[in-house]
Amino acid sequence: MRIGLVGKPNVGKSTLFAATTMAAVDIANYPFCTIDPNVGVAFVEARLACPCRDLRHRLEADGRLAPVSDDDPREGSLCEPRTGSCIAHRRRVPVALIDVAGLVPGASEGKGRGNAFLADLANCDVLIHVVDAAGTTDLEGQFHGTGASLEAAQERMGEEIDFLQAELDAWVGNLLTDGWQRGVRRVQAEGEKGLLSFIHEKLSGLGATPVLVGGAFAAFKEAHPVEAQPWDWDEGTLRALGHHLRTSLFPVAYAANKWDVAPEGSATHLGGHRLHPCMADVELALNRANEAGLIHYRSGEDRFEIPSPGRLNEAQGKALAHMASRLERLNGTGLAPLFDHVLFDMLERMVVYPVQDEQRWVDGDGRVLPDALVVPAGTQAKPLAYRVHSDLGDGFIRGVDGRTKRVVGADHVLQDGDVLKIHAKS
Ligand SMILES: Nc1nc2c(ncn2[C@@H]2O[C@H](COP(=O)(O)OP(=O)(O)OP(=O)(O)O)[C@@H](O)[C@H]2O)c(=O)[nH]1
Ligand SMILES: [Mg+2]
Repeated sequence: MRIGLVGKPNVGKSTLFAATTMAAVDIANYPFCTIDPNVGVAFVEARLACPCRDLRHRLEADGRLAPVSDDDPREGSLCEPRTGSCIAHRRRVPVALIDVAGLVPGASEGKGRGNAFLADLANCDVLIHVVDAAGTTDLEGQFHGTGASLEAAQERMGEEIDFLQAELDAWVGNLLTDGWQRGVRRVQAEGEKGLLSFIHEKLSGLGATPVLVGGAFAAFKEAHPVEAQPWDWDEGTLRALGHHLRTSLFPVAYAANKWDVAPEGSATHLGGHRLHPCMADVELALNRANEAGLIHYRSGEDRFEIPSPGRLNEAQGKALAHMASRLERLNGTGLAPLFDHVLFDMLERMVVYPVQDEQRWVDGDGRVLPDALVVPAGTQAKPLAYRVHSDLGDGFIRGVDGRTKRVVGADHVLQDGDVLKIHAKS
């Protein structure tokens, strides 16, 4: 699963990328700072507490473990994540993130980095469109001076949203209509089935699946009833089809970045879209200060602690005080709720924990709850086994629920936060 960051130049895509992956990337106050895409891993907090909380309760109740001490750096967490982390039973799971070059109007015709850039997005399951809530840059990312009025900032954001949708639609639409007439005539004998597999074939490079194409086509037909045969469809009809396919292939969440300098009274809805206010550079600065040991900050929180204020120089003290007031105003930097929404609401994922020992919740090496897998909600036991290893899927015999110890079959639907032992023929 992959999340793509898109938007016009100079809105803070790379800052957002760096803040969530802590990778070193180029950030600058001018357009087209990024040319080649940055790929990294961001960590998103699972919605439910890590099962190591239940494990701790059980061990404490049995008298096999002392209660958490005040100075425990893990704040009670017992698990040993292979990737990601867990503190205070707040488990963070990995998701791939890609930061691409800024998109300018005409990209689908090759302007800016054009189609090369769009191709960088091809494997994304969802996009985060970063928009400039401050309204201080134009569509090409050029700085236009501080102090935009509320109306001007909203109008610019509206333009950003419209143009980016149009570019994405044109990109997918061009792939769709290229060779359309000849193609659909070739499959005409197979009816709608042939049409759908023709569309699927055309867009398979963008990660289209038969299910996704089928769903988008049904939505298109409902919104846009047509009498004509597909080879006679006019441009408007094809464009409408392209739009439905694009929104299924690339659903978009909106990050209203630079909220710290947005005009007073900025709205969190615009043109029917929900905007997620955020401050990527505050998140980046806080994560860096945290890594340097100057503060204790955890992404998602609306405050941080300064363990030894005496260690700060005057500039650091001032900057941190400034950020503290920003954090308070927005109840955090806004990035944690944005990623939570994208992963769990839009992509409908959940987190499950496969283990080898259903009693102790460890793997073959005795590691406690090492894997937290991000899977679609409703995933069944056998497909999960395949996610762990193809041998486990092929040889699947049964599963055992780690909490209830109930035996479950191949089609058992897993719930968010489940712990599962899988028995398989070897
Ligand atoms: N005030 C404010 N500035 C920010 C914020 N996030 C990023 N910036 C600044 O915005 C400018 C552009 O940031 P980048 O991350 O390079 O933007 P980009 O979208 O990757 O730009 P391109 O790679 O050129 O497309 C930099 O000066 C950042 O410091 C924020 O939340 N608030
Ligand atoms: Mg960039």
